Amino acid sequence: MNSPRVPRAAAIIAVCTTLVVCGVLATPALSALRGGAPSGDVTVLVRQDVKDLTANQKAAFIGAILKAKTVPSPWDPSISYYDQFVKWHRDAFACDVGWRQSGNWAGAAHNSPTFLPWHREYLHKFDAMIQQMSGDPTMTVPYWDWTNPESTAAVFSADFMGGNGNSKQEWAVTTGPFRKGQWKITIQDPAALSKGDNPPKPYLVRNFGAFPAGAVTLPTVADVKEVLDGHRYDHAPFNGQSPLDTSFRNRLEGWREANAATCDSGWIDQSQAKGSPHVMHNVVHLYTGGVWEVGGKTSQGTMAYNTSPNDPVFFMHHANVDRIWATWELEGGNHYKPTSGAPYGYNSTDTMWPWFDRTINSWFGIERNGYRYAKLAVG
Ligand SMILES: [Cu+2]
Repeated sequence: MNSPRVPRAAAIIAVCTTLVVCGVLATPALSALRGGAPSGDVTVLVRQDVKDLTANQKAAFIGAILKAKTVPSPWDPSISYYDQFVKWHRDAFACDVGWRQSGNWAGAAHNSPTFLPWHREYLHKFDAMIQQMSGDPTMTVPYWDWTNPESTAAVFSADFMGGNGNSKQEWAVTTGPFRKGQWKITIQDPAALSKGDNPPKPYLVRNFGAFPAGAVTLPTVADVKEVLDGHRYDHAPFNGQSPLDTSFRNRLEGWREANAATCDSGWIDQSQAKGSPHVMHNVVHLYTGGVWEVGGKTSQGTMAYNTSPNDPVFFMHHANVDRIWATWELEGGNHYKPTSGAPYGYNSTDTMWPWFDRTINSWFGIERNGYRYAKLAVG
């Protein structure tokens, strides 16, 4: 965010500070990235690690988010611009925009090959929003490198996302700019109520690491390396059950021994076999929100619901997921599957729900989409 808007050639020179990065950029892979590339003058914004932001950059980013909560959405004036993102994310779990195969479901944005391009487009639209709110065309979402305790500490500091919830106040977040009383959650997750869980709260809730079967922990550098070792993008059946040795997407999304996803009261519900580990993208959601029991019923933190973007840390988490995908792309991994034969919205030349404005393959590669990461994920 707040990065200098530099021409592409200059950005490439600027990033050539290590042999590894220069080597990657020198390969033809970057210029040969496929799909309907946006043409013309590409300026490249730089997404930084939260730990490297200045106090001014942090304040400007928070200011943009708080403002987005007060102005109407350009798509639906009955909700705020910020809440539009929460609603898109929640509604992506609806069965009627999913893909059903032999009783198992892929969602429009999760348990699906679209998981990575959908969230890339989503973050791109989030960037457009914060740029508009701040009046700063160089602002872009920073990333939370959850493998690095320094980055985690910076994310959850009192001058940024605020910290863990307060155990004496049902794990409400009571520190930082999004604390209880300051940040109001209005778009809720009906799936939780249909399952008979405790109702979601109208404020941010975090219970770091809490999980009924034993605490969960953030992924490590070794976990990221293992994911980057996958050489194929995705594989049939293109959902939570895609085999891990042939689905980089599923390794990064984090399903392990997934059950067939079901459709309950109109919402896709995905679970894993009891006792299988929660990992990568999924475990970061669970770690941040937490899952625990109150009065014999399940309670969850904000990041564990389908409405997880209600916690602004969502966007920094997904910037890191996108960074891992970008690293994999630059290392020359094979591109998106399926290329054809799937229902509309899942093939590489289709557009995605709910925007239908750009093809999936136009999202391959980051620099041609106007941004890069200050540092790639460990490879
Ligand atoms: Cu998501």
